[in-house]
This record gives sequence, structure tokens and C-alpha cells, in this order.
Amino acid sequence: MSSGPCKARVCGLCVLRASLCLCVETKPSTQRHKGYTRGADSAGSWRRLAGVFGLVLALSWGHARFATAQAEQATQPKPAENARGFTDVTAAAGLRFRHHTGAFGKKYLPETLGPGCAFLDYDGDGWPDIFLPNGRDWPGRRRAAPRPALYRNNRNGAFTNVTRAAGLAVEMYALGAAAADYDNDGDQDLFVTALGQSRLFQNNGKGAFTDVTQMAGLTTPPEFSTGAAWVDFDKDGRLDLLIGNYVQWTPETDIFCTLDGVSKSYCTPESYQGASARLWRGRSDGAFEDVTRMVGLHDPTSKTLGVAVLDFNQDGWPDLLLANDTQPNKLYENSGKGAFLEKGLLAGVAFSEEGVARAGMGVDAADYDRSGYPSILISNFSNQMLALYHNEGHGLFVDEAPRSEVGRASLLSLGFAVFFFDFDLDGWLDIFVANGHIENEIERIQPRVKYAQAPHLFRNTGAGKFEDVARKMGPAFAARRVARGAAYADYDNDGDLDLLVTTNGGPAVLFRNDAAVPPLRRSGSSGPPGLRADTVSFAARADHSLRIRLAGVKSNRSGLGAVVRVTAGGATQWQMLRSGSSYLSQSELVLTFGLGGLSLAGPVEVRWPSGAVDRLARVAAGQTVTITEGRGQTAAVPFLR
Ligand SMILES: [Ca+2]
Ligand SMILES: [Ca+2]
Ligand SMILES: [Ca+2]
Ligand SMILES: [Ca+2]
Repeated sequence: MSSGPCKARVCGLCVLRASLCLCVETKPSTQRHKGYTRGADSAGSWRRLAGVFGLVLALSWGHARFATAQAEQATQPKPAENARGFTDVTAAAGLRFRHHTGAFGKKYLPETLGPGCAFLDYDGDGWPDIFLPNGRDWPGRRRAAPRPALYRNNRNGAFTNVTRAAGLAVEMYALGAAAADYDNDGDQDLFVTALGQSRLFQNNGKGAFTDVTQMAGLTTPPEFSTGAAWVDFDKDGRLDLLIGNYVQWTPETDIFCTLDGVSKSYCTPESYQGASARLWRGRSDGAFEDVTRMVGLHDPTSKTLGVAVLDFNQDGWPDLLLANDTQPNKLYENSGKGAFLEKGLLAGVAFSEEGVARAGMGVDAADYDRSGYPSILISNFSNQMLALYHNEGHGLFVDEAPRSEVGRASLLSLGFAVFFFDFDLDGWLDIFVANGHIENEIERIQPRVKYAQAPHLFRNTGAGKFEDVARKMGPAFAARRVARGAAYADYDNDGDLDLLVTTNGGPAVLFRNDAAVPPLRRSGSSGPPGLRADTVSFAARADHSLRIRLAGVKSNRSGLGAVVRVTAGGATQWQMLRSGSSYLSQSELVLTFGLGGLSLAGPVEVRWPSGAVDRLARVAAGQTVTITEGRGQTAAVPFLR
């Protein structure tokens, strides 16, 4: 549905009222249908006019039901082929977190967005710990005193809440988190984004954090900060900080939006002015300076939720991607000379194929098809499908989603967290998407779109194709949730990647990966084992992965921006270590390479941001190897089985 001058040739139904016209498409296209969207051409007008044009509304519901029913039919699950999958271990792990939105009926915009989550190893013992940002009550509405949560990994499958002892029991309207060793002293520090003032917590190396926001010069006027990522954009060895900002909103400037003309609903971001992202450059004195304008990143039209670091043109300089909600996505090319050039439109990642600015939420980038270049994944609103912008290698991207399972299966989903990770360890990066609507009454308006939604797990079957196997991963994993953030880490150190998913106003859920099980099962190929997805069933051996931990020396200590290439079975895969990605969340800063059943890899090459290269000739699978810049392998810890 769209508003504007009537065009009979594109409108099956056109209702004229005053000078405005609401057009209802009747072409039964599941790919191009726009029923309830936040796209720039339809959503704002849809919501603004919905209360007025009751007749049109009713007709459009009918249409939405028709199109969405078609789409659901196309994504009917096949019978489960594998009883194993991801096991909900939240209770066993002792995670008792509950997200607090502060909602009390006024439907304030920030309530729908959080929370994110982060895997960080705050005590440096090699076991990933968990940080969960939390919201708080609105001014004058104090009922609870919610806090963020830090859970220390007990190394036995359980976690202990150490928030208070760690100095993180700070009440704030927190949304996201990004962790890295910004001061290069060997421990991971934590940046927490928030409504109001975001905060930097410096790790003292003894199990506690100090709020150094002010000392580090990171204070700002009140902002609505969302995704964040640590990145050394100028490669001086000191980490810099990218922060996405959403819109200009305060309780005082809150606007009344409605879906039914009577009760208040959550407004789309189109109701508010955008806000520029910020880039803070890390200085030698440990403080930061705001270089947003200086480097060409200032853009107050952005409405950013997800941020990702990638090197899309493979020139060795980290580029930045902002997933914007109802505004074009932004792709900032790093010139290597302290400046960025915005290339989103030119590169083809700003809009959908139809030229619509979609509701960008989460974002990630990786070379999922071994083209040599990172492709881009962005989650969008329901009726918009995911974007899978394939990197064509010459500065151009083509959205492969509309022609693939990734698009078809995600059409009705409202995606938030999204990332590439190799859940079945076959050497091909799969895709996880956490879904959930923002409007709890959406089913009243669009019966086929649910508030709580099932996740997607797209298994990479090779040749650029994916298959949604979420429903084969067990009922707990496939259950509908109002999901938001997500991150991965190998929390139990058995060599496979486990998942943490947060829900809006609900619990955080930890899933143990039990999909990768011994013994390796093959589907009939006698060719070289492993690295072709079609020769291996999706139950690869977890002990046949290789995990790489990085320690920079001249480069930043966390090794962010380093590229690791692993050759095994005659094929090479690569990943860049990076902070950010997903939605308001960050995964562990360890790289996991699935070897598809091979027990030996080599060579393994690390190209550091400094330009230094470390090369290991042969590395056995089944272990986490630490590679230190200029020294090669400096530690190795076998997986626990
Ligand atoms: Ca540190
Ligand atoms: Ca830097
Ligand atoms: Ca895979
Ligand atoms: Ca694991």
C-alpha cells in the first residue's frame, strides 16, 4: 500500500479522499508485497492514515492475509531430520536475567528496542562470560531497580552473577554493548550504549570495572545510542569507537501514533528526526576525541540500529556499515588517509531492489561463499525480508535474498540480531536471525504476523544457497520469542559455537550447540573430506574445528581487524576479527573455523593490521590456538569433550 497521486496502472484499488490517495496493490506477489512495513514509501503514510481510512484499512487487511498466507505456505517446515540441535541450558547455566523495558502504557519508542548482549572474557581465563544490558523505569515511574548483569563463566556449564562485585550494577537505560581491550593492557573493557549517556567501563584486570566515561572524554549531550563497535580505523594500534545513534527522542517530545485510530501504538522512526553516528578516535593518553565531522561521517539523517566493520574492497583498511531504520543504509569506505567516503547508494546496499529504504536492524558481513570478499547481511521489518547483499568484488553488491531461501523464509519475520557463523562446522558460514515484532497487538491488525516469532537458522549448503533448518534444531530453539539481541561463543569450550538470545521484556536464553555430534556422518561422497558442504551432513565433529585467539603487539592488543586464513583439504576460508555486528550485541573475540571433519589444517596465516604476517605450517584441529603478533603460536588449549 502506498500513498500519493493515483496511478491506475499500478493500483488495483484506489480510494480518493481530498488530494490523497491510498493505493492497495492487488498483484499477488509475495516478494514485493508491502502490507505493514516501515519502508520510506509506505510505512509512515500507512500508520498516519490508518486511523482515518477505516475502509481502506479493512480491505488491506484482507490483502495482507492473502499474501502472507501464500508466503507461509511457501515456508512450511519439513519433518525434523535431526533430533539434536540447540539445547536450552538457561536454567542449568543459572542465567536468571529479565529485561526491563520500563513500559507503563505510554508506548515510548525505546521500550521496543532492547536489549542486546555480549560474550566477553572479562577475567581472561579463556571461558566466555556474559554481559546483559538492561533498561530502567521512566522518570517519575520508579517501581523496580533493574540493573545490567555480568555473569562469570564457572567453567562447568554454570554462570555466577557477579554484576555488583564487578562494579556494573549501574542503573541506566542501556541498550547495547561492545567489548575489546581499548587500553591495550591485556583485559577486555566494556562499552555500553544507552538512552541518555553511554558509558565506558575500564577493566582493572582484577575482576572489576571502573566507569571512565568522563575521564575518557566520551560524554555527549543525551543521545539514543544503539549499536557500537570497536575498530582501529587509522591502524595506529589504538582502538577507536563507532557508535550508532537512532533518532532524536525524549519522553517530552514523544508523539502520539496509532494503528487503529484510538489507542496509542509504537511510532515508527519516521516520526522523529535522525541522529548522526559518532566516531571516537583513541588517543595515546587513553582518552578519545570525536572525529565524526573530521573524517566525513557526520550525517544527521541516519537512524542507525546496527553497525558492522568490514573491509568490503579488501584494501586492508576497515570500512564501516550502518544499518539504518527507514533511512538508506550507509557504507563508509575508509580512504586510509583519515577520511571516509559514503558509498552505500553506489555500492547497492542503501536500498531494497525496489529502491525502498527498509527498516535496517541488525547487520553482519562475511565471505559466506568464498568469493574472497565479504558480503553483507541486514535484517529488516516484517514484509521486507532479509537483505543478503552479495559482494561482486568490484565495489558492487547484489541482493541475493529475493532469489533465495533466505528471502522467502524471512518475508514475514521482523529480524533483529543477525550474523554469519558456522554452526555445523562444515567450513561454510551459516546464518542466524533472531526475530520478534515490536507491536504486541500486531496480530489484531495482521493475523499472519505474530508478535513472538521463530528464529531462522539458514544452513549454508554451498554454491551460495541456504536452507532454513531452525525447526530441525529442537522445539526450544524453534519456539517463538520476542527476540532482539544475539551473540555466539563457545561457552563450554568443546569446539562448537553456542548461542545467546535476548528477548524484549523477557529472559535471555542460552542455547548449547548439540548439532555438531560425533561420529561424522557423510552423505556418500568419496572425495576429499570436509570442505564441500554437499559431501558432509550437518553433523560434523565438533573436535574437528580450529579456534584462533589473537594477541596483537604492534597492532591493537585485541587483534581487531586481523584477517585469519585457514587452509585445509586444499581449500581456504578466512575471517576478519571484529567487534560490533549483530544487533546491539557482540560475539566472542575468538575465531572458529569448521574443518568439516578434517583433523589437520595448514597453513594458517594471520595478517595483522600492522602489516605483519604470522604463518603456522600445520595446526591440529580440536584446540584453541593463541597466535601472538610476530611470535606465531604462543598457546594451545585442547577442547573439552
Ligand atoms: Ca583493557
Ligand atoms: Ca586508532
Ligand atoms: Ca556451516
Ligand atoms: Ca560449545
